[in-house]
Order: sequence, then C-alpha cells, then structure tokens
Amino acid sequence: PGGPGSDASVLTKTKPKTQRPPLYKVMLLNDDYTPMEFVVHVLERFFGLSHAQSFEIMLTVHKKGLAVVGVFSYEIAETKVAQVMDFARRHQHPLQCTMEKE
Ligand code: NFA
Repeated sequence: PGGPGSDASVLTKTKPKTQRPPLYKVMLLNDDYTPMEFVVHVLERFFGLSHAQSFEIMLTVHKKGLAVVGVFSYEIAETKVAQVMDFARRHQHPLQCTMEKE
C-alpha cells in the first residue's frame, strides 16, 4: 500500500499557458507570365531578403507552384499581401500573393 504516486505528496503542476498570437504564412504563387526578375525584386523589396535568398525562393515558386515567403502576425501579413498585390497590379503582372493561418 502506498506505492509511488499513490499518495497526496505527488503534486500536479498546472502549466500557465502563455497566449501567443496566431501566425500567418505569406505565400507567393507561380504563374506563366510574371518575369522572374520581377519576382526577385518583389522579394527583396517587400520581404527584406537578400538577392540570393530571393532568387532561391523565386525558383522554388517557379518549380513547385508556390512557396512560403515568411511568417508574420495577421496585420503584418495582410500589409505584405496588399503591398505585393498592388505592386504587381501596377506593373500589370498577374503575380498572386496570399496568406494562410499557420
Ligand atoms: N513562372 C514565371 C516565368 O517563367 C516566373 C515566376 C516565378 C512567376 C515565381 C511567379 C512566381 N516567367
């Protein structure tokens, strides 16, 4: 009687849950018309990526159909998507940028 865990000396710790805001993946989608250099420029300009990183992500989108460009809070993700979509539209390229809850 009274083996390990059978008495009141075993305490259960309740971990306080730290609330973290949900994060959103911002993704770029491939198309047949947007020039590769334009996509690289978008990644450098709006996501602060290096030329090499931008080129790599552009190629991933081109080959796989889409890629995650970054993960942000809702408000930042929304702003990035709007900036990219507006910039693409102004240059008359069909480039699509979307966001999705992680
Ligand atoms: N597929 C486009 C082309 O061949 C390049 C591209 C890459 C477009 C990434 C959109 C996103 N010109």
